[in-house]
Amino acid sequence: MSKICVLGLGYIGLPTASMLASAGHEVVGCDINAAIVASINSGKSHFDEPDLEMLLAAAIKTERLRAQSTPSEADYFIIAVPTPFMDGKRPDMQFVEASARSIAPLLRPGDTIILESTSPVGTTERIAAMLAGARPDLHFPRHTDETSPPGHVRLAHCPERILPGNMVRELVTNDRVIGGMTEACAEAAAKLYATFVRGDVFLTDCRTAEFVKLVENSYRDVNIAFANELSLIADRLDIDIWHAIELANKHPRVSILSPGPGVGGHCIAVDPWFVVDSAPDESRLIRTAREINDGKARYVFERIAKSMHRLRNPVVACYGLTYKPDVDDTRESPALEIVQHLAEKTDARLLVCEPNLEALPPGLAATGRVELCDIDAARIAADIVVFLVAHRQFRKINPNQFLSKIVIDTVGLMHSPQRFAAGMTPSRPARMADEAILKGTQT
Ligand code: SAJ
Repeated sequence: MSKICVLGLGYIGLPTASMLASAGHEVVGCDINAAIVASINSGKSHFDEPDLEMLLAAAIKTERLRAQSTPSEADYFIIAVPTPFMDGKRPDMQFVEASARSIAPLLRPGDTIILESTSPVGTTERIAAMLAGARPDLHFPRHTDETSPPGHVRLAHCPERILPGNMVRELVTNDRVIGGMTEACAEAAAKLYATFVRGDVFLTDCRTAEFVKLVENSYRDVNIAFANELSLIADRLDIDIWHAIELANKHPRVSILSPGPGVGGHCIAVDPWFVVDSAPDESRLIRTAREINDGKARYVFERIAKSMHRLRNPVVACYGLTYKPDVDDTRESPALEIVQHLAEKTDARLLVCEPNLEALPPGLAATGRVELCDIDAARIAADIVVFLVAHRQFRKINPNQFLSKIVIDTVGLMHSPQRFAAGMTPSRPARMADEAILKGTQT
């Protein structure tokens, strides 16, 4: 069992620190936010995530995890701080750099530093060079090194891959990619992950691991952009996009994702820009996908604004504010952006139904224009109903209750396949005959 210092107790650092503590390690978690440190030391998470509260409470109770505002000496340092982008969509590495600076005085020969934060290609090497400058008394790996002799500090990138809403399970079950500055660096990091990961662990170099993480999120962004572009085309051609995608996905090699009001969250809406920034001329598809997904919220806003023209004193009910279903996170949320625009640019009375939030996000509350209400109150008062997030509470809604409303459904909640497919499904005997042909059993 090792002594571990986790820097950053946010969406990735906190589940990781709690999981490491539950695997028996002695873990110190650091965060610059004093309120977060206090909340964690009392066993309470500062965000909602299934099973995290239980894992954290156990880690605090057994005293295997404690939070503090500065780092301490450890065998392993895990950097899990945010990497947002600045104006001009350039990566903002200030938190990663500050974390590296904060651990420099604490490093001892043979320690291992693991960068989990999603980072542009070359970041792990830059941290190694920075630390080598700060601690000339220690040996750090260089990208030309074949190996790291015992006593050298080890550096690796092990990008996080967990899905908000399913983080605790995915921490254990997901495969991991570990990129070392040298093979010995990757192996040192892998030894730690082997204590709680049940998926496979693949070793590579740090540049490849950095790239792989960015590729994963860009892949998803490009595929969502395809679905969003289809939704715009279908609107123009007056076709039900949900029905069209459902039918296209019956092809054995087609699997189109779902359109929505845009792409939110702190990962997929951000990380592809790191690729564009490092290879602008070559990243044409990735850039276009980002632009399509970013443009979708504006398109939805304009559709709502247009539908108001016919009404006097319209009442608009918006269902959902978070960046995706069944989470309480509103970062980069397209739903929030749309409602914020409605509050700032229209005179409509605005009602918002968001079962995952107890209060409006501060920026929206500051407009003084939005009332938080429950599902039925919003429906009864509304002329225009806008579905922005497919929360589980909304998935139970009966579409017939909205027949007298103008409905703008960005997430397919009102789509009912039976209505469209009635009479189209092959009868049971016909299906059985098809299956028999496939199996070669028909005479
Ligand atoms: N979305 C759609 N249509 C879809 C799927 C998603 O519009 O068919 C939207 C969601 O509503 C949301 C956004 O995309 O606004 C992103 O949601 P998500 O569930 O696809 O992903 P995140 O951002 O919650 O988490 C992603 C994951 N990455 C991949 O699936 C490749 C997760 O595994 C990463 O760990 C995480 O980013 C991260 O931290 O990088």
